[in-house]
Amino acid sequence: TRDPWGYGNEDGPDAWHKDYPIAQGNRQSPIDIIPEEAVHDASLSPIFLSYDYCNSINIYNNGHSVIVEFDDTDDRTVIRGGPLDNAYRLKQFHFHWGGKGNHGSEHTVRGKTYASELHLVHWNAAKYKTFGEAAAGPDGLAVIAIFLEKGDEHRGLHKITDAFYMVKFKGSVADFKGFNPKILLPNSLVYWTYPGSLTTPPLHESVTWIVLKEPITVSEKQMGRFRMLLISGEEEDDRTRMENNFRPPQPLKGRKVRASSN
Ligand code: B30
Ligand code: ZN
Repeated sequence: TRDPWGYGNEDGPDAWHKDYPIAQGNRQSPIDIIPEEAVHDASLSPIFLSYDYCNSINIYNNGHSVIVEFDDTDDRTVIRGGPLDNAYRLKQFHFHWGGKGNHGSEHTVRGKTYASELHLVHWNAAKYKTFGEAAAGPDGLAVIAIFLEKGDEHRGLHKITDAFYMVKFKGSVADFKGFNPKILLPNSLVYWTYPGSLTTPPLHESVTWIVLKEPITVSEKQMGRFRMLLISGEEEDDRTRMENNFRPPQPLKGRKVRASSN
């Protein structure tokens, strides 16, 4: 029942390459974004989200993060525009976070880290038959990353943290219907984009990253709720908290980060 990877001393990001050699590949994520080095691309259109009819299904703990899943059987909930050639369907969102302080994001901005990072994971259903296929294709996924900065509490996050008691243990799933992630977006959708990978094994190099510049805020108390989740199942003795589930920045290896103008 134990995954071969995690975020501990023995099985953490520095060890992932042993089972997943692509960890040392040419388009790995996350990265440190240096705004001055991003190329302003006037041809990059704004990112367009069709989330109006968006409906969540459930919330679950997979031992690595807490994940909210969506119905992705049609093109009702998609993103388009920006660097994308066609519509990408929302499959799930999840978070990465730290143990304390302002660590926990995966992407960093000129070395600055945030308390947490939200990933809205979309797949290219115009080109691939299943999410699994898309997750392994070079243009299969588009992930919107949103930074969570410590500050005022976030009203939209309460609905999620209030459900955590049902998914405290690895493998637990609970109904989570009718949640629209629109409520988690910052005011501005100005973004950086670059070609990268999944930030967890299998680390497939399949992701067009869209990192929003404007963070949303989260209170210390709300972050505390995240840290009460556990990485083990209910029947296991281990009571390790789910925290510091982030991969540090990876080498850019000649990639260009592009910046949208609005
Ligand atoms: S992240 O946003 O980069 N943190 C996955 C999605 C997003 C991120 C990380 C991982 C993900 O879907 N992982 C599972 C991928 N696979 C498992 C697998 O072993 O090989 C499930 C799948 O297809 O459906 Cu590929
Ligand atoms: Zn993620």
